[in-house]
Amino acid sequence: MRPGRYHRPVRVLLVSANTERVNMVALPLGLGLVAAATRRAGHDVTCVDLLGAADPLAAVRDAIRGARPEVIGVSVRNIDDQCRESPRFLLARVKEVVDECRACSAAPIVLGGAGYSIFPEEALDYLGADLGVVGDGEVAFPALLDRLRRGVDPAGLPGVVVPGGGTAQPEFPRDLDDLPLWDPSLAAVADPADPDLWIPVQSRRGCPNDCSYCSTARIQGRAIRCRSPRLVVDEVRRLGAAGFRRFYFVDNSFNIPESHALELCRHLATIEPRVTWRCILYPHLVGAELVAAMAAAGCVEVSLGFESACPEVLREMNKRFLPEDVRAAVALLKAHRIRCMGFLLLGGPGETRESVEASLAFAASLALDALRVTVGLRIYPGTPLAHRAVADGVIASEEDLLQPRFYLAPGLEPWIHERLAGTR
Ligand code: B12
Repeated sequence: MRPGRYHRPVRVLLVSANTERVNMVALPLGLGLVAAATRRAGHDVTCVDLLGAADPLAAVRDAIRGARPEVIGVSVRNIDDQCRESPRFLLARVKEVVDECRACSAAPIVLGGAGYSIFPEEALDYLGADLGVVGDGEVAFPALLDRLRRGVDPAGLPGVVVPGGGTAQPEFPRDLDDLPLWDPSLAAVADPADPDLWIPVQSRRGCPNDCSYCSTARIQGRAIRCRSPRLVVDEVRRLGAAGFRRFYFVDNSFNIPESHALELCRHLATIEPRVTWRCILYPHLVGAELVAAMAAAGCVEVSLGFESACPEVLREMNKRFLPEDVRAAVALLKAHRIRCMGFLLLGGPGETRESVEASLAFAASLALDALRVTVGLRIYPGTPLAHRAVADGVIASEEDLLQPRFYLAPGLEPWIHERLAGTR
């Protein structure tokens, strides 16, 4: 963009590039939050959600024609579907979107999003965009716009990635209460009458559980940052009044820290008429008081990623729980009639045929409402799993992991696929 007067608002187009419906419809909460913060900073923002578009590239063209943007932001949620057997590289579709933006507009293209934050330099290069934002976007993106409109080099700005500029430090604002809330009407498919729709809500960011394979530290950092439960519940109440009755807490682990979860439940229980919600639990310290509070507050289903029932494999994954913790959590959830979806992640370091059998038998003994079994661990850069994969000769040390690569312990293939046939 051409530098202008200091206070001139910038015309911004924000594109949610995700068109994926695998698992469930994931509304573009992150992009919506960036849009709200950018508007608050005084800019002129238009959003386009490609999820609902019959022809995503035509939707991009129309949006550019209508908004005449000076800066285009593209949200990159998924890189791939994390499926080892037949991986789909979802970034290829995002590349088409970026190319279309380039063909229709001279505006600089800025990338951001969960998937992008894992691969800041690699994705910038692959997608051929101009700039990127790692970590939270609400502070970094408006700061970047300010630099662009003043014609000042954005290199060195916290959270901002410039081509060839090396690793940028992510921006993780400490106080989430300072950041504005989103408006689901920005999402193309947000119809309150849609029975499959679960509106995403976020009450905290960051995760202190350094699981050996996980990329979340790059996206949100390790320190937990909580939004005040009262404000979160005000948001749910506001969305409830707009007709939305089902919510999905996208927090990495709803039960950590427990004090925050309990207070949140106490506030959620006051909403009239009652709303229902789902969340993700870490299978450690799932106490009786918390599960009772969750049930009273409208929780109907949890995702419980217990991954394995073998203590050695859990230790390799750096998990802080044991199979007996999982069994106790499931018993409590059942007692409160909360549906329980379990996840096994098989094939990591230390996995053997025996440990696979033990995990499958354990999962069956829990009589879960649903069980998802994944074989092979997606290798993310900078994780202990990536170092282990290099040491074990699974990947080369300099390998680009943008194209999905997986760790599978030796001696399991092809047996494991035959063993699992019919169970997935
Ligand atoms: C909750 C969650 C889910 C839920 C979604 C529920 C729902 N209703 O939304 C469920 C369990 C259903 C799910 C499913 C899947 N997920 Co998921 N999910 C997450 C999780 C934990 C949080 C995502 C979230 O909502 N964050 C909250 C919002 C507010 O944050 P945000 O989107 O990151 O946005 C912020 C910044 O990124 C930035 N930003 C965002 N957009 C933009 C744009 C611009 C221009 C800028 C500047 C900044 C910016 O600013 C925002 C505000 O600070 C992340 C991991 C994580 N910790 O991020 C994985 C994650 C996004 N999921 C991932 C994957 C792979 C999937 C699936 C493909 C798995 C599968 N095979 O089923 C599906 C795809 C679903 C779909 N249809 O797209 C991967 C993506 C990486 C990759 N390999 O592609 C992640 C990163 C987890 C991981 N393995 O590392 N997921």
